[in-house]
Amino acid sequence: MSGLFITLEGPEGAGKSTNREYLAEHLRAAGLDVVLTREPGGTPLAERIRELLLAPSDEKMDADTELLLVFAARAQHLAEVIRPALARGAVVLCDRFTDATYAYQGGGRGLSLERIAMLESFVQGDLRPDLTLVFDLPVEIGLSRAAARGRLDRFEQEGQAFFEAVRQAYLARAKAAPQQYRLIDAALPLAQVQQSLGALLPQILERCRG
Ligand code: T5A
Repeated sequence: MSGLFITLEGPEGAGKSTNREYLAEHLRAAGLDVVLTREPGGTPLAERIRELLLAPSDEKMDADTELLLVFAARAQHLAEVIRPALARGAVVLCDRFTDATYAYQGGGRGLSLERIAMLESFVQGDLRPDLTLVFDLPVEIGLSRAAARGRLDRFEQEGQAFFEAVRQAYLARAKAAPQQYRLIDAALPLAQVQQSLGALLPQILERCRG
């Protein structure tokens, strides 16, 4: 058996976590085994790496260190959670995955996409998401939603130009492979965003059963 690997992507405050719950509820109601997880994180060790990545610090983290930490957490997450779940036929709904690396470390930090691709192959082999939902919204709206939650993490302290580059990187990836990506207008009120997701559910269910 082989499950279905769905990732939810987008800039800060796009509503990935909120909508991941919504999707999970509907897929479970259809009788599917659904695993909810996130990156960086998803296992105790990977969550410890997440803390290193998100905690503001006086010592500036080198961009290569950041890249390697992201992939170190991913290796653990794949081994402990994602691969076993897919092997038993579950649907994995993952809040961020390697598209976030291309967007944040590639677009935001300006690291070479070739090096990211090299690490992607090293850590993941051939494994890629079956479907990626990109929640897109103007940077100011996402940042104001994130700010409303209080203290900003290390990434959220970046400026507008960083997040514009992140957004453009996501849009470019979605445009380059329309068979894998679905773009969702995340600036709309939540009820409308969930209507768009609801419209995608029949094809997701079909792929889960296919
Ligand atoms: N990172 C991650 C990398 O740099 N490289 C990588 O490879 C990976 C995997 C992780 C950070 O790590 C970086 C990127 C990130 O900066 P995170 O906490 O997982 O951090 O990611 P965030 O985007 O910061 O998570 P957020 O919680 O901010 O965003 P979500 O999950 O997209 O948004 P959500 O659902 O929590 O919603 C935010 C708020 O907006 C409201 C919600 O109620 C909530 O209050 N909201 C809406 N309000 C109005 N209208 C809507 N449509 C709304 N949808 C949600």
